[in-house]
Amino acid sequence: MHLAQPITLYGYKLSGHSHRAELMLRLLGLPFAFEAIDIFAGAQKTERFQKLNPFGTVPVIDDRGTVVADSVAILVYLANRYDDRRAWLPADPAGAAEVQRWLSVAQGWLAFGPARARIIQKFGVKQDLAAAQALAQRLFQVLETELSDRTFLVGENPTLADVALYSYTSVAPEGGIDLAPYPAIRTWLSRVEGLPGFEGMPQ
Ligand SMILES: N[C@@H](CCC(=O)N[C@@H](CS)C(=O)NCC(=O)O)C(=O)O
Repeated sequence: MHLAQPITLYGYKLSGHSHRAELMLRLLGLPFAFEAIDIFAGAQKTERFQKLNPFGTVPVIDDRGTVVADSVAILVYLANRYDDRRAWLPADPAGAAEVQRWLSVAQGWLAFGPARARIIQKFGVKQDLAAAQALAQRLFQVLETELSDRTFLVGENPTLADVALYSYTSVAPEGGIDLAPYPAIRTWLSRVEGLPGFEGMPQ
């Protein structure tokens, strides 16, 4: 799709929340300008940024005046705005609910499990590593079972569910969680990595 003025993504390259928004832009083939917000230098606390998101977190997008904060809100916005085929966010009530279920998992189990374990282990944030790792293992046991009989999280085709879950699952080893015991998860990660436009998280 051609946009006269690209979407601006305010993000931080090492953030999985930010990566999932960036990944969606890439998978939809949308041009965007990336504006780095250095969250470890406090750039999310400036008045300018907090006008975009008073919660002071990345990612945020500005689509030519439409400002959307929160990674999963961004996924939903982009799918509704730019995916005319309704492939990424099904229109039927059951399909939409299936996708929403995983978006909730992304903002719950995934955030408090693998994402938190990573921020503790990789960035030295002081929180309970064992508790985060235990949540991660529980989540990955469920994911492993669910992925054992399907190609993507909601059936045979990729949806927002896969985009929302991919980023922090792919870097879970950085939080001390080995993915070796989860072959179905590793196969699914590779499938997402094979989608046209895919670009991974920097190490
Ligand atoms: N619910 C938000 C959470 C985003 C989030 O926690 N972002 C982190 C980076 S991974 C952040 O900006 N942290 C800065 C801070 O809390 O000061 C979303 O999904 O976008």
